[in-house]
Amino acid sequence: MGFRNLGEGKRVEAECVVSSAKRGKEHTIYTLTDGEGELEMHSREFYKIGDAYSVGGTVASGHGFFVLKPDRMERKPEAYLAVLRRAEENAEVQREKLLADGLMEKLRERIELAGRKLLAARKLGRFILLKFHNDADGVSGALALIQVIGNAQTHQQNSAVYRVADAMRDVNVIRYERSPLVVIVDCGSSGESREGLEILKAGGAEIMLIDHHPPEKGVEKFCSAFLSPWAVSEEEEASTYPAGYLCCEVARACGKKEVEHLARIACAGDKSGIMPLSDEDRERALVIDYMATYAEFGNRLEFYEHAMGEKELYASILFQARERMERVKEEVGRMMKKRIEGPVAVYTVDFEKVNAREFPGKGKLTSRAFELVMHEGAVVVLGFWEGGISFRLNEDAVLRGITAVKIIEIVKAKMGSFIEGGGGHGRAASLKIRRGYTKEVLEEVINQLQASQPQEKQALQPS
Ligand SMILES: [Mn+2]
Repeated sequence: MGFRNLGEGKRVEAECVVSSAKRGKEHTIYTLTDGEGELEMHSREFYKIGDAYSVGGTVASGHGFFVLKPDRMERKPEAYLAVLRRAEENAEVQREKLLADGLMEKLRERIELAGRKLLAARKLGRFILLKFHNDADGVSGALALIQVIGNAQTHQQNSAVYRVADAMRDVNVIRYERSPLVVIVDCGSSGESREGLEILKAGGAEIMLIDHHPPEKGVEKFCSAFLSPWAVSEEEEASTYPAGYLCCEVARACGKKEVEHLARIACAGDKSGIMPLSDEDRERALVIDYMATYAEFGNRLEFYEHAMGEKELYASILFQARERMERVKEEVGRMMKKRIEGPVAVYTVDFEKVNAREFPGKGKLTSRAFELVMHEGAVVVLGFWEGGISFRLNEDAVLRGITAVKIIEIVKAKMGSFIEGGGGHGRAASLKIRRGYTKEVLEEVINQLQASQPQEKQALQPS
């Protein structure tokens, strides 16, 4: 007999988890859950939150609610997982109208699965480590999820790759936790993250990945929840549903309605057109991006919440970020060089010659350059610096068969020993290059872009 259909004097036998404890004057008030229902228990004994027990007793009436009078309470760690799974099945998610259309309806089941897992985790007081990418998308996603899970350890991840080093650190964080859940937002899907994820899982974590970067095929198998638009689409448009937006849909399914503004910040940060955006959304995204660029690894989420709420601090950061952006934009425009005329035009910008400090980062700098030419037919913009190249392509370029990931794959295959890493979206990606070899790799990228030029006219000629 579980915790459902209770009545005074009724006998209860159940496997349950202690989900909360409140110190009263004479005893502690515990809440027990068996994954279906909850029941209060008053006791002078100490029971640890999150521990699983086999319990027997009778139901008494408290002040208008039921209380368990136990005659038997035995620790039973092996019952934990079954209670957790039941709690996930029974968690109530809501069928909200999704904020964006397109392929989203196909993701509904994955959204609900993520939502049920988070609700159950909260109910059982489960340990959650929330990792978020260091930009407006990652941060707003984490801010949405925290509304659902309440308490969690939050760590900023200053890389789109979930590296082995990250896994080592995280395994250390979770090693004493029972059934830890690690939620990764806006990073970790690439092939280069695979090893890290494998180690994290082997280290005892259940992994929830919420991301919109093109994933490597093998990555999903390390995750018990994999919320990615790429799971239901192979088209480039999958990238336009930012991770932060996906998190907001999860939060809404969990009954948190006040997250729409966070979805819009995520879209503004990642330049996504799936939702209508206001100037304020763009401002907020800029402020978070600026802060995230300067924040150290492992920075906590509260930092962002705080700054968004402090008028003076917010205004000051906004002013600085804007000024920096304006200055950089002018400079970048002057430094752009056209390397290939077309049909798909290719521009380069040497960031070693641009006077920018940490902000905006190299990716954002490339975006600025890209914005100056993105309406001029099919274009590719390559920002480069000692140690890296950042790619931006417009839709016309992709329609003509060129994507950043394809070019990166070819160049990696040819010059693998010069390249330390790379990947991203079809229209925005980057390469990490061994020091001293950037110029060589850049020339190879340009050669490959030349070789990939569409041969439309020739195709029309009789052979
Ligand atoms: Mn993103």
